[in-house]
Amino acid sequence: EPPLDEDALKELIADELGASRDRSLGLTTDVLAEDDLVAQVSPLMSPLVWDLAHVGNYEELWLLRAAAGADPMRPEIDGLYDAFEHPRAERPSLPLLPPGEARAYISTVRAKVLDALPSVPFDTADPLTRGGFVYGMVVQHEHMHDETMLATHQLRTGAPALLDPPAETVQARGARPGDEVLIEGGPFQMGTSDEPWAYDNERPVHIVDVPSYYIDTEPVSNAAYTRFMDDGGYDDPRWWTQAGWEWRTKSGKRAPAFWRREGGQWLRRRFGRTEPVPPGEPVQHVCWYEADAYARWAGKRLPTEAEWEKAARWDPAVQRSRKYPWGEVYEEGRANLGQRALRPSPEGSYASGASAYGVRRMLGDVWEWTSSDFHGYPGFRSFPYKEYSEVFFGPEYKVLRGGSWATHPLAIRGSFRNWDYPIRRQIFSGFRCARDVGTR
Ligand code: AVJ
Ligand code: FE
Repeated sequence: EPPLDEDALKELIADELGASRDRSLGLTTDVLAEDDLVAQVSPLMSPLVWDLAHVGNYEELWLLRAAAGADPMRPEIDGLYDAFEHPRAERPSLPLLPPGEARAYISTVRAKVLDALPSVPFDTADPLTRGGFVYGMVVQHEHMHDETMLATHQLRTGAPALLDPPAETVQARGARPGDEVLIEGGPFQMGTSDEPWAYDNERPVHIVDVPSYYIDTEPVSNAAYTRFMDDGGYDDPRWWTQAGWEWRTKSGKRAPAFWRREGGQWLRRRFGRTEPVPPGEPVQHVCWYEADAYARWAGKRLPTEAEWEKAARWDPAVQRSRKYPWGEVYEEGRANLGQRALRPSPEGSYASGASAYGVRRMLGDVWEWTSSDFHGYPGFRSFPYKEYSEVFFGPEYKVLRGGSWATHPLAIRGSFRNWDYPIRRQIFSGFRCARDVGTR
């Protein structure tokens, strides 16, 4: 693809800012009443009205103050929307902007951003604005919060909000591939140095030599996960790490979040409606401890982050890593991304999204837990701020890869890294397994 010229890139940015805003409003003020927007459905989540104003405040900080040199619009509210000043649990007790004011504030910010855009140079030595980086950061940020807002919707009880589009998941369904594929040992390029909108934690590109391993061609399904449950997986400490068993016994959990047993079958609540658990869909809303225990029960293990990325991106024929499993260019219909469905797709879907190794559904459907802790790559430099990723490096966070059905295509690529605590399950998380060669 030839690089876009600056005017075309700015047009694309303006369109994408608009699209992310439509999405945010479609999850908040367009679909819920004031009470529902200010309510907190779980201490794990912010009131939706916090997310809404926060995305606008972040946009003001980065696109008006940092990129365009503007003065603060409402310095008195900055602290309210600083994620580090106030943990999620305490956000409902803050004097937040009410929904109408929040919406007015973020649309004023947006109008000023679009006014300033033509005069912010992209062809510059300043890495913040070069190639439009900071605009890409803000577009991705809003989409990430939209996904977080969907997790809040999933936790809501009472009448469901009308979220469109209607669920439609079956695309390009083909024969199921074999259960796993061998990834030959050898070096591959992990991370990126030339992806313009990549985050600091994806950089720089570096060579990792990965010994041969097998990896599942599809995420673990509800049917497979139910076999683990039926086999007493939740009651057998052999499958769990010590910390995992502690979580299991203290929490009392014996099934993925939102599941419930009734009349001899498993049901799950999905955006306010209850339905039988669909056997072919990837298991969703499991924590790292559950994923890790399942893998051990199955005689396998979780893939490392490097194993996940090599299976998703490396093209052994040309010895290069791809941006997406299927190639360099995003194409609709190759992955279940972008909230087009409100659920993951069944086994056999999206054959056209397979990687060079034939591994499927690496992007979209469910975030996939890896065995890896979140760390910076060799040569990591925090940019443009430590609080995006550097402050989270360490053993307490596990890396997730690949995005979910709720992730926007602009906020995912083969090198993208997400992270969370190993106990978290309100996110759209699942997993696939890997194993060493010669283990069966
Ligand atoms: C990358 C998803 C872990 O939601 O906490 C949002 C993204 N950073 N606002 C998060 C983020 C700042 C972040 N994750
Ligand atoms: Fe944020």
